[in-house]
Amino acid sequence: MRLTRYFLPVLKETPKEAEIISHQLMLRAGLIKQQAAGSYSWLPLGYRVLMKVQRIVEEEQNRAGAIELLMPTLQSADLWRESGRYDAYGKEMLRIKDRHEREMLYGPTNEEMITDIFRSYVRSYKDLPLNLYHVQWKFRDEVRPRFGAMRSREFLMKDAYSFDLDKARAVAAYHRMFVAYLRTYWRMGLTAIPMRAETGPIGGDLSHEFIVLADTGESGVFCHADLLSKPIPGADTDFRGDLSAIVSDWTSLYAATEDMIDMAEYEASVPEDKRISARGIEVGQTFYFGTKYTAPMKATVTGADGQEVAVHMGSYGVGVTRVVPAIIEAGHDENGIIWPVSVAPFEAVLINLKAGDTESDAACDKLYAELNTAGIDALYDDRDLGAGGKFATADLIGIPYQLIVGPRGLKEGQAEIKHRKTGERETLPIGGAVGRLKSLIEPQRRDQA
Ligand code: P5A
Repeated sequence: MRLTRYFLPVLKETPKEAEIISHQLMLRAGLIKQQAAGSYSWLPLGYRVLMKVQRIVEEEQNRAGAIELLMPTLQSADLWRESGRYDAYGKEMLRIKDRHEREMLYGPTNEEMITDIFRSYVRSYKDLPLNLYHVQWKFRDEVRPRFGAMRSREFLMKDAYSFDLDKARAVAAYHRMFVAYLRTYWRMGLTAIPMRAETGPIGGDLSHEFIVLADTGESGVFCHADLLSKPIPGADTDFRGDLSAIVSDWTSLYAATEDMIDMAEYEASVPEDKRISARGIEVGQTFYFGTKYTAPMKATVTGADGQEVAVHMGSYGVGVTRVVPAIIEAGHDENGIIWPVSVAPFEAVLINLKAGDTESDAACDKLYAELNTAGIDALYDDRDLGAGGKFATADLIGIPYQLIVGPRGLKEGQAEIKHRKTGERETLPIGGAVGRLKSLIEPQRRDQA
């Protein structure tokens, strides 16, 4: 993408309304624009990140055997009356009437609707297990939307729903999602720790919040320090097999949110020098709630013995839009964002220090073509602007590698690569630059690992 033909509205000043660094940087780097309280447009650069995050989520859901579909944002109130949640959900639910005075709502979650889909088609235990998911906008009329995409009213969620014959099988499905979540966040460069959590309006008695530690996080959390450095299950994990060993390995180290903390147990099981009491960002949550929806909504199957049984369900959410500010909270410095390669809007930015100069333009055009051929997501800063401004933009928007071409180096046939994260610089022959970038970038994509 040539910057002169792109839409990248970066701001010079830090907007006053933004209280935390990720919100400030998302506005300054032109990732989002506020449209109303808790409602944001995703501008082109932000949208690229969001789609890369969504793609990783989808790949790991698919790997774990979940099947993608798409349900509408608007739902009928009647469906929610069947489960009993229409009145229970309270003011967070945005209620709407259509022209026929029919009561509708903008979905805050989809347990009811997926249960309705399930009961319309599935009759036999032989059709189980089943796990269906979608990535769709949700609306929750939060009392205090704040921190930009972190706590908004309209937000993008991946929500998966598992259906199983009995509790033991449902817990196995829960474990499958648990392990998929470990892989999902790790691929985005996040360290997200599963912590015992309260279930709130979703229900059930088994739940984990996946938490990224950050001072600006809204949740208080307690955990064992070793959880921060545990190895993540590989792509060769057999998601059809028994994953309970991996889950027990993770859950044997104490981790809970402040709503669930048992201080006596925490202090008894975590040595003092390993205790972490901190703030965290909830980037996802998993639930097992048995027949809470299937019993009242009559979502039953015929078992092997011919008896009708209500199926056991779990649901599994990832805050797709929230993950983006969480990644920024975890990766930035005084100059701007530092994206991990796997979610970076562009993997490299080609900086032409003397745009308009025939030789510089020719060398950069050639490099840009090579970058595209090599399959590197590249932004080409071809603006007629001073070097300082170009470096400032590249740092602010956080592209992992800067390929810098200036007239002086060009005379020697050389270019420079700057690593955004470490500040490290390497000078190398122009002909080897794209190959070098490729070898730096490919292992960090984490798409094969
Ligand atoms: C699980 C999937 C559920 O709704 N039903 C379907 C279950 N869980 S949850 O924990 O309530 O939400 C899942 C994730 O969505 C993100 N999230 C938000 N992101 C931005 N702004 C909000 N207001 C917001 N509310 C929830 C969180 O990451 C949460 O873990």
